[in-house]
Amino acid sequence: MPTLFDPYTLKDITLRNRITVAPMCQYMAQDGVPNDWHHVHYAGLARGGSGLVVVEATGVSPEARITPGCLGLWNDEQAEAFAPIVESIRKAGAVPGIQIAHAGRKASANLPWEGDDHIPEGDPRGWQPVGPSAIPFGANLPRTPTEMTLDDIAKVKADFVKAVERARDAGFQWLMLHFAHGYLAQSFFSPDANKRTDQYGGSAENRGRFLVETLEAVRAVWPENLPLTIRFGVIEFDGHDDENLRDSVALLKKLKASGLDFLDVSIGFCTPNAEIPWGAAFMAPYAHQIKQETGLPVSTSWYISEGRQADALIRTGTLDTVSLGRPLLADPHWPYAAARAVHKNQPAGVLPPPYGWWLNRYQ
Ligand code: 8CM
Repeated sequence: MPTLFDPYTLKDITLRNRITVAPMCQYMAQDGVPNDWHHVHYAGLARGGSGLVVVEATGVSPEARITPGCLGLWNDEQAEAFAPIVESIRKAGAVPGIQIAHAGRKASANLPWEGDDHIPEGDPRGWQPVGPSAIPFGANLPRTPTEMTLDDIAKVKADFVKAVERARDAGFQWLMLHFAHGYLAQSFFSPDANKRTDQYGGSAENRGRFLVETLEAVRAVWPENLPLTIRFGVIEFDGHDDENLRDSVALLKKLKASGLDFLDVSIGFCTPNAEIPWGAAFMAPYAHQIKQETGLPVSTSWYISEGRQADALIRTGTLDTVSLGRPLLADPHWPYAAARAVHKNQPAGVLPPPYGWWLNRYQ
């Protein structure tokens, strides 16, 4: 079995190691355009030694953003501003990835540190959220979304395609569709959020239709030699775990047949009433189960924070890559300390040459 510091190859892309940066919203954009904050942040994460840097949830339209501070890829100005960030990530030795997203009924929220709740209806900073049905998430996100028409669904799929074309042309090499966390795609799959009676609602097959069609539409424009991945909540922890997992596996098999290459296993977050069993690497067993049942290579995040722990998840074959969020914000150079913990000496080629040389020099 490989270690955390062995390269990982998927399609034509090779990551220098199996540490990947989870997409983490910065809420620092204006009109969806990336700026110096994003450049320094993402280039810094790449320089820190991770193999893959996935840029945060990036909206396919203005209404697709979670907050007014979220990134977007619906116009050329945004695409042009991404290009130098992509280049910096590559020059620092990491593969540039991006998460393409639609927030659905969770859209039009205040920045987390300014309330983390829906912007009130009528406030010019916000907009009307949409969803599969006119059912609110609840809790801090109480706004009732407008139920999408079939035309709305077709428009959002087309928006995904256009955003992915822009991501491709900006130089991204790893695509992650945001099918998780209660945002639009995940809410289509949820029997609680989706009460439609047309071909997009009802059976698990119908509730999965938006996800399958979106992935298929995107696959047609995303290069065949580059990884097409999703982040998807395979379980809600809402008391229906077995049913959740069974439906998720059936959907994932269909997505795999439609061109899905890799899966980041996460949580549904479609209800505020979930009882999530937070604990060290608690999603890893679910990720492994999904890997075995679907044959898809997998990653997961959530409470993976130690180098040896991450390495063990790779060495045991539990995961193909490890996705880290907060540990990499706290220390973008986390991979260096992890390499020392796992290997004593920094393995050649893992780190940017100046850092690798210095760190190995005097021991
Ligand atoms: C914010 C907080 C916690 C999360 C999140 C976000 C934003 C986007 C997302 O997940 O996908 O889990």
